[in-house]
Amino acid sequence: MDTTLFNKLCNILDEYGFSGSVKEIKPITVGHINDTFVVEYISEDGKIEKYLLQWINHNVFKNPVAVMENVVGVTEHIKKKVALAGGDTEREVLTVFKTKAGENYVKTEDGGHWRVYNFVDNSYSLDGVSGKEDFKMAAIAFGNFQKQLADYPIETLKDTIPNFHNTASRFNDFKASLEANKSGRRNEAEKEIAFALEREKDCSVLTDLIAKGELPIRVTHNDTKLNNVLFDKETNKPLCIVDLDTVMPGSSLYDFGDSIRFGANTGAEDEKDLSKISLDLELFKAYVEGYLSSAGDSLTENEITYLPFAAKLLTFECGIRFLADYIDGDVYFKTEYPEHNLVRARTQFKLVADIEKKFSEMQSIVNQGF
Ligand code: GN1
Ligand code: MG
Repeated sequence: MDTTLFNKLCNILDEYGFSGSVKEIKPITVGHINDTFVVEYISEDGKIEKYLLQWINHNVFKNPVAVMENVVGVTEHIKKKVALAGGDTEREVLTVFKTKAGENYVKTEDGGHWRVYNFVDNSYSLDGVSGKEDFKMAAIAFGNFQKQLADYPIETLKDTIPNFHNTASRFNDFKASLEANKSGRRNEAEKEIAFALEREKDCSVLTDLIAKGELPIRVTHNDTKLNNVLFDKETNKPLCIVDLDTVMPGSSLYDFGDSIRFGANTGAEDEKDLSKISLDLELFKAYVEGYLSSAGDSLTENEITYLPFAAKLLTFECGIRFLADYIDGDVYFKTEYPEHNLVRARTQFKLVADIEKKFSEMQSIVNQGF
């Protein structure tokens, strides 16, 4: 890391009252949005203490202060639940550290907002499942997260990215990107664009149900990728849910659908070989079982009926977001090479096509599970 960045990070850390001195700062490449660093402090007696320092991407989160209000509210709420259940309040929920001035973040001169979380040691996250059991446990963990927040005062939550999972509105954004063709790369993606345009009618199914009052609004995570579950290294059981930036009012179907999109895919989100991409029905079944066992008794009939559709819709939505960003010129998601967003869009659409083929089998799995 260059000295200018290192000094900048040390200045931010100086706002906190951590004891000892900074030994090392390592960037970690998780997520497509924020910048994350693991900071090691060493005390005089040689004891190491680790922290997670993060820059909140304000191109994505236009109101980082509101994001922090949500995150602090939600983590404190869950902490009380963990304490009541006799759990470990240091490891089963994230902690946002306060600065010496009592703030939940540090604002830097360049307008950046930075926060520090505890580093949950002896834990790991998974970019892909190693078996059905992992995925079922992740489902239980997300189901519990939803339960822990069921009595959260939803009216106090800020809508930090309005219409985040409003697929109809995402589709309009996608069409506007096509029209503007800012990168000039639209013609590189004709096949993918045609695939997307054929599916416009799917986009408003869930939002229409919400508008009619036929789907409840709950406190949802909205980014339920498998790698947002931390597992305990010793027990290999889920410990806590991370990446709370998008906790907002939403539908439980968003969380279910996004979990399937990422975790039940037989390939990676950015796999170039499309023959490796498909929906693993066994994994789908494992997730449905885990999710219904933990959250099932609080779900309405529609929240269960639409589970397979949500898997398809959330995958499609992510696909049009990647594709729009490719056509916009890679301004939203971090990319490692010029076609990265196009590759990601292709995997999502391949998965959508496979879900369409397996749809009735997915419906039978849901019906059996309940
Ligand atoms: C982004 O940063 P990360 O990887 O947790 C995105 C999600 C997408 C995801 C796709 C705020 O999440 O909505 O589903 O990439 N987060 C935001 O991998 O846009
Ligand atoms: Mg995220």
